[in-house]
Order: sequence, then structure tokens, then C-alpha cells
Amino acid sequence: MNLTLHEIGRAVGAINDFEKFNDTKINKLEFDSRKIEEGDIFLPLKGARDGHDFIGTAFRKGAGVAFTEAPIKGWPFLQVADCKVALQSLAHYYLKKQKPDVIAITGSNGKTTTKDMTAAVLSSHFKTYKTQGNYNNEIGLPYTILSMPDDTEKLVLEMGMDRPGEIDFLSELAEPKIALITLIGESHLEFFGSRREIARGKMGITKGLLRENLLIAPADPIIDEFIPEGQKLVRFGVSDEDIYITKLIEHKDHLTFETNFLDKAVTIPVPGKFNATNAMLAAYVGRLEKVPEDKIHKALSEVELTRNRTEWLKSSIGADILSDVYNANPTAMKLILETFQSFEANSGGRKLVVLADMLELGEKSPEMHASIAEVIQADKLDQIFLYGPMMKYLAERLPEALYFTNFEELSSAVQANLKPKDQILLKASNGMGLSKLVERLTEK
Ligand code: IGM
Repeated sequence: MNLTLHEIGRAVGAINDFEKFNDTKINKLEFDSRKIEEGDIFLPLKGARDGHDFIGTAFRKGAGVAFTEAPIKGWPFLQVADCKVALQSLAHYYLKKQKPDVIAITGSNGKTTTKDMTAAVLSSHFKTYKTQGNYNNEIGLPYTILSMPDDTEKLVLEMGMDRPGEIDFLSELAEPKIALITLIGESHLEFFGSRREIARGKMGITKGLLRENLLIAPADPIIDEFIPEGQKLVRFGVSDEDIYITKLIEHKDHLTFETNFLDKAVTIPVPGKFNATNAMLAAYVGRLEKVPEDKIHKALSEVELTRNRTEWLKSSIGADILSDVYNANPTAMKLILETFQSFEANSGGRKLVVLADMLELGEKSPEMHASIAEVIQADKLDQIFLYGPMMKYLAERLPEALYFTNFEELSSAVQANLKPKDQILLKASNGMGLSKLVERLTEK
């Protein structure tokens, strides 16, 4: 990170005498103590546990300095009123200092794909960095900014909308040069009430956008009332819009399309009409940023899409699967359980949950697994499947849950139990192999 401790202290308004720590080496910033390396700054957040309890661990792992809300003894620290706010102010300061062009992307569907494709196009010509995984919220986005390499020219940021007003905040933090909305869909209706409120939420992306900077948005009249006076705007749609697809040929594993603004046809290595729109948007951003057209075509033809960390899938029998099986920490597990429990069940359907171990949690691992019980609302779930040595500690707190130590037994029980109208959540660390179960549930 291209920052000195002195600069960081000033940027976040640290209230202790941090000048005396000025020879402390700065590497990168982490809030998960498992990721700490020599010279890192540890930033304790209040997740499932209070990160302040892990400050000692972070220093033993080599942290050079820690943020803290209360003074600590024996180690360099930066005392702030609120560590989350400090993370956000530091990210804002770092953006102003490094000045990459920010491309902000939101939308109900396709934002991750559009982000990946846009970053692929831009990285063919510029030093480009993008949001990793689901780091798209008020913690993930500032973390992404602070993780970008020193020489980043283009920064592609995904903005998620977990609650109303969140995108306004993220946009003001990131001050995009280009803001892109992929689609105003129906997801999150349970929090937002109506499509109009979803549109209002997404259009928050213009809050940090200068009028002379560009908004790219769907030709969907629902957003019209939220377009700021004098906003520079490009709209995309089926035809007769500023940008659109003129011809599309779908193949089994790839597709080809033409647009009203590129000379040649684009080929992408993924099927699905939605992906053509996403690729068109990425190509358009490439054109705006003066990426030569041949590089745009090459980048899109080779694009690699990151598997969504959290994704809704359809099982082979028609059940809805909420899969998040690549990464786990206690905070994320509690958050996704709360979200899943807040959903209305499909009519005539049940709600099932499969939880497997969170890895690398150290000696406190049993307690942390058991603590997941705090967010479980038995009346909102019909069946809970637990799997793995650590989940035994959660099973002890949840007598109604089915507990498995063997993957094949878990797999058979879930497959035998799942019915077409059900919703099922699967959550675990990657190492637990639940992606195998997701595969079995979805394979035709
Ligand atoms: O939901 S998140 O995963 N996320 C982050 C990025 O953007 C999208 C959302 C998330 C959030 Cl929002 C907040 C926090 Cl604080 C994750 C975290 C988080 O990393 N939480 C973690 C813990 C909690 N609670 S990481 C972590 C713990 C690792 N820690 C245990 C507790 C390891 C450890 C175990 C035993 C020890 O003695 C020391 C450390």
C-alpha cells in the first residue's frame, strides 16, 4: 500500500499520538486475522465477534500496527472512534491519492459478469483491478480499494445493494467516472417493496457521479424519474437505443453478436442472451476508454468468469438453491442465514439449510461454530443439515438438526429430502466439498 502511517493516521483522524510509530512498516490492510502477514495493518470490525478480541493474534502473526477503538499497550496503534468508518475514510483518501478511473457497476442480475467482462476488456490495455468475490458492500468495497496495486489505472467496482441507501453511500465513496446499471430486476423485493424502490436504490449510483461523467443504464422507463437533471446518459436496450445488439447467434457453449457501435462481431465463450448484453456493455466501456477494438474482441473471446460466491441456482427437480460454498467466516455465515430466513417460502415449499465447517478458525473454533445458533430461528426453517467435525458443536445447540460426519450420508439425506418447491441454503468453507453436493443437486 502506497501510504505512510502518518498519512493513514491523518486521513482517518486518529486521536492518539501516532507520530511516534512512524517507522512502522506498512504492507496491506486486513480485517480477517487469518490473512495477516508481516507488516500488515489489522482493522478490527464488529462481525459475529468483535475483531478487537483478535488484535493480539494479529500482532503475533506479524501485524505492524492495528486500528483500535480503545488504547492498547505494547504495540503501535491508531485509535479511532469507529473502525468501520476509518476503513471507509481511508479508502476514500486512497482513491483521491492514487486517482484510478473508477467504473462502478450495479444491477439485479449480471453485475458480476459485467464487472468481470469490463475488467477483462480494460486489462487488455490498462493496469486494471476489480472487485474480488462478493466484496461489494460497505466493508468489501473499501477493502477492494485499499487492496488495489499501486499502479492501478482503471478500477472496476461492483456495488451491491443489501439495503436501501447502500449504493448512494458506495457511489459517494468511490466517485465513479462511469456508472453502469445492468438491470432493474425483481430480486430483493422483500426489502425494497417495489420495482420502483429497487430502481431508486440502484440509481443511487449517480450520487457520487459528476453530471459530466457518464451513466449507462437500461432503457427501462422505471428509472426515468430518478435521472438527475443534466446527467450525461447512454441507454441500452433491444433496438433504437444509444447502444444495442443488432444480431445475435447462440451456440451451445458460446455466442456471437453484433452491435450498433463496433465494426466486427463479438464472440464470447459463454452462452445465454444476458451474457451478450453484459459483453456489449463491457465493450462499450472499452470503447469509451479508448481500448483498440481488436483488443476488445480478443479480451471478450477469452474472458474467464469468476464463479459467483453467492448464487441462486435451480436444482434438477426445480428447487431453489442459494449456494455459498467457497468461503466461510462466522460473520458471513450469520449474515447469509439471516438473509435466507427473511425470505418468504415458495407456496407449498419448505426451507432447508445445509451448513458445514468453517475452516481455520483456530482453538476457538468450537465456540464460534456453536455461536451460529444465536441467529437460527427454528420457526423459519423446516430442516437443518449439519456436516463436519466442528458442526458437532452447533448440533449440540440445535437438537432439531440432523448431524452428519460422512459426506455420502449427508448427500443422500439431502437429495432424498429436497422437493421441487423447496428453497435450500448451502454454506461452508471451500475445503468441506459442498460444491460437490451443489453439483449433484443441479446435474440433469
Ligand atoms: O460478510 S463478510 O465476509 N464480507 C466481507 C467483505 O465484503 C463482503 C462481506 C464479513 C463482514 Cl461484512 C464482516 C466481518 Cl468482521 C466478514 C467479516 C469477518 O471476516 N469476520 C470474521 C470473524 C468473525 N466473527 S473473520 C474471523 C472471525 C477469523 N477469525 C475468527 C473470527 C479467525 C481466528 C480464530 C481463532 C483465533 O484465536 C483467532 C482468529
